[in-house]
Amino acid sequence: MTTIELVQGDITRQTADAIVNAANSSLLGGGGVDGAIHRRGGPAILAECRALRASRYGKGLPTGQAVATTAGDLPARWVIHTVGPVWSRDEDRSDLLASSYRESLRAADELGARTVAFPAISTGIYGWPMDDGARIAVETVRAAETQVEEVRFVLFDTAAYEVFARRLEA
Ligand code: AR6
Repeated sequence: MTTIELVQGDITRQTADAIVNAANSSLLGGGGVDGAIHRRGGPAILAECRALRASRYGKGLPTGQAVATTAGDLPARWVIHTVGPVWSRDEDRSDLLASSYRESLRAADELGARTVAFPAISTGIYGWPMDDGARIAVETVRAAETQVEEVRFVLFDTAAYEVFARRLEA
């Protein structure tokens, strides 16, 4: 059984086996959580991301997939980078968002990570509505077959925390 916890705060401050990065397919950094993780985690993360681009992901990490690197100076062992979908009014991309959560947990299982902290993937720069993003996050983690013992959703502000709390109670 996986326990789900909610905390409000900055994911770069979380002590966990792995924290998940809402990255983009370049793996070379960006704004939001991605920017914060690279800033606080230091250059070792970017160095591994560059190596992954050169070896396995010449065309970039596809949307819905996940790959792990060191966590550098962060209080975690690994960063699992996943690329969530950009929200679209015209196309239902929910499966890709669910895939980001599922594939991140699969990467965590491969590493032997027991505690994993997630941000609300795609709900910032990628524009996904928070309520629907929270629904997909909670449903997907609840349904996942994983050895991860604790999933912690780390929500940046009170509003996001409350949306996740309502979804968790449902
Ligand atoms: N800790 C926890 N949550 C955070 C933090 C933080 N330090 N900073 C932001 N959030 P976003 P996306 C919340 O934009 O939507 C980047 O440029 C934020 O309030 O980080 O998946 C990448 O390189 C929001 O609820 O990720 C991609 O290009 C959630 O984290 C693109 O943004 C996700 O917001 C990915 O966009």
